[in-house]
Amino acid sequence: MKYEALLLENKDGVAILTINRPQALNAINKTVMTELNSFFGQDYKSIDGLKSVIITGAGNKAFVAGADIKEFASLNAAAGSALSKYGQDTYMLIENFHTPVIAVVNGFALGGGCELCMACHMRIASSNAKFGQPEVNLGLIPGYGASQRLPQLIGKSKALELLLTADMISAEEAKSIGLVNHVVDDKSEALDLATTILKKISTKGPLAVAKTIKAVNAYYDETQDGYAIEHQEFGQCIESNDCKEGALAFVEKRRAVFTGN
Ligand code: DAK
Repeated sequence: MKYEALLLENKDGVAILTINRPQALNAINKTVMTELNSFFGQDYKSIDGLKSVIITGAGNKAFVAGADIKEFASLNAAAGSALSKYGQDTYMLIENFHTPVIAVVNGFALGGGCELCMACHMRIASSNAKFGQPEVNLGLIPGYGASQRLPQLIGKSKALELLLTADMISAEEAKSIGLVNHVVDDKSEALDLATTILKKISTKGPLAVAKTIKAVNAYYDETQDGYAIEHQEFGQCIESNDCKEGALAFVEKRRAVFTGN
């Protein structure tokens, strides 16, 4: 798919996806959501040597300031619910992606923007980042997963406080409650740190990385038995070429060369 609202750069196997609507503080409209869905559903397959993904927002003011308020004003219940489901499904593609996805949060991450960064596997914030779920200000509840992922990340009590007051919190406070992994000075440092973490992960067995993401996600999915997923995936890892190579490399005192098989 050719993108209108996303910029895509392949930096040595790290796909950097930038949501590019700075005039609207990168608010998520239908085009952004469709393009995210297309990238994580299929387009990633055409990226040369893809190892991981970074999602960020254009400019230095906003990651994503929410769903595009100007677009969702006149929806009926059925259309609203269908759009919400499409957004949830898109964010699940991100959460279940087989390689690590890091959000570089470079400013406002509100509503659907905070939900987007929560669907990523890790969050690195610049010091000017602000997080919040202001849906109740608009007479709404979250539509892209915050009622589920926020309690998973920060606990029920604090999640309800943020969801019901619509308060915005700073990057440092977000870190202190476990919403973000790291806070650094600015966007460029955040991109550097994300790249360093992803580079480190890219030296590990790709099969093991994908299966770790799958097993951890199973903990949060009440339709799955996480322990069963863990022992099944462990079994598949142990007979993989990656595992044989990892053990051999240890014995031969050299760095493992993994193939992802
Ligand atoms: N949507 C559309 N445009 C937005 C926007 C948004 N969420 N946020 C900002 N903009 C636009 C502003 O309208 C303004 O455009 P112009 O007036 O220049 O044309 C431009 O971006 C710059 O914004 P400001 O002039 O307001 O900038 P300030 O620095 O003064 O303020 C701010 C920054 C982030 C505090 C402020 O822009 C703000 O409060 N923005 C709205 C934040 C917000 O409430 N976001 C929505 C959260 S609720 C759904 C599924 C999910 C959702 C909804 C429906 N369905 C399935 C139907 C989720 C809802 C949410 O995300």
